[in-house]
Amino acid sequence: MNPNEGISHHLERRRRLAAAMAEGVALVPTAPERVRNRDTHFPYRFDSHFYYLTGFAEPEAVLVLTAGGKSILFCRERNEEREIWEGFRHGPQAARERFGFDEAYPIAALDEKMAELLENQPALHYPVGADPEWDARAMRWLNAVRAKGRAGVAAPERVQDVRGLVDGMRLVKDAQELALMRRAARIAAGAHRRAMQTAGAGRYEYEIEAELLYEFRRNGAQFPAYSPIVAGGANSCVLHYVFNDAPLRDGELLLIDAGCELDGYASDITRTFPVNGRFSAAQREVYDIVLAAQKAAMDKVRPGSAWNEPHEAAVRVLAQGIIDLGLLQGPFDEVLEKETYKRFYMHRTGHWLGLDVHDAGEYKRAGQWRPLEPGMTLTVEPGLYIRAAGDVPEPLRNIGIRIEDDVVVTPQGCEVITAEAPKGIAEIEALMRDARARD
Ligand SMILES: [Mn+2]
Repeated sequence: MNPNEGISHHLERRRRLAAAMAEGVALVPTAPERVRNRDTHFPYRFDSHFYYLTGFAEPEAVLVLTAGGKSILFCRERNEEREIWEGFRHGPQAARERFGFDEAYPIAALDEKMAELLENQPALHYPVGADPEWDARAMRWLNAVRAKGRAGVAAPERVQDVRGLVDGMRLVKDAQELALMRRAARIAAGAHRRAMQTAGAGRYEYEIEAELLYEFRRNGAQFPAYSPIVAGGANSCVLHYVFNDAPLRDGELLLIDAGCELDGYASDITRTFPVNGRFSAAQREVYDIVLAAQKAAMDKVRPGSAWNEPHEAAVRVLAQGIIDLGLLQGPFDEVLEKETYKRFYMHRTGHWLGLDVHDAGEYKRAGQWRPLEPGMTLTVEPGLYIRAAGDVPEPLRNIGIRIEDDVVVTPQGCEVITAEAPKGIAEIEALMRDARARD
């Protein structure tokens, strides 16, 4: 086995970025540690762009890349005292070998080295405007180089945001990313199965949240990819509900939107099911519409489709369903044109998925929706949210349903990587019935 197997994808990404920037020097810092209160920190999460290019997970690290392809890491030094308190750090030498950098230096050497590296370079690429501290440092480096002007040294004339180039690369996933995303998807699907198996009247939303988190963590996922939404009854109509503190009631639905983060990569799944394990007639009617909308959207996920086509397909099915339910009067074309369906479906049908749950990458380019390409990864997540109101028939009130899967565009169409989370009515009811029979 090639000893550099684990890092070959990162080397290739750095090579591609160097080629894309054409000239100059790029700098990509990782994220700072953040204080939660007084002297305790939030769990550390690296910067996605930095991690994408390096695979290096420690804080206080910076990647510098020249257009010629030389990659340099700045990172924390070994420190026996700090390592007793906080654990292992690679230090520059081990990091260089393990992650395949050409050079590595202590992070404290960054200012001095940058003033040298930028000599006679036409451009500095960095995340412009992302962090005032880096903006100020970049200006100091540029001024330090300009100060050498009388010695015949030229300073960069161009400062460019490096994120645009990396965003474009991140949009199409490579084999290493897809393998991780399939694993993250599979863990999250298992968590949704567990939620279906353990939900029941009288339990609290947070108890089901705990089941999800347990399943994520025991399978190695480091974090939830975002705050899980565990929303029973009327809460299912609150799109970003995160209190998760209400009791579950017989006869109501439970909407769960939860995914995990595995080695930096997110999964993002929503399932909706009845607390008591049996869909009512009204719940079934609405569910079938959302499921049909998702299928219509998925049929449009294939190379060459414009980004918006899955959404438009979903909206057509949902709009007709809303009319069929008697929630809106037709005609159909008017519901679409005046967007009156937005009272019940107010969000879009998906987003890019990757290192960030709402991943990097443009949806439109030069005013045109982006065409889908193999390797792009997105969610497909139509829903209907019927809040209680005087003009809504009793049985439909407080029904909020969303069905969300993660898909990879393939040469033929798409691969649903979250398929292990059941979504057919019969499948869900059978899983819940079996779990109850075992208790
Ligand atoms: Mn989503």
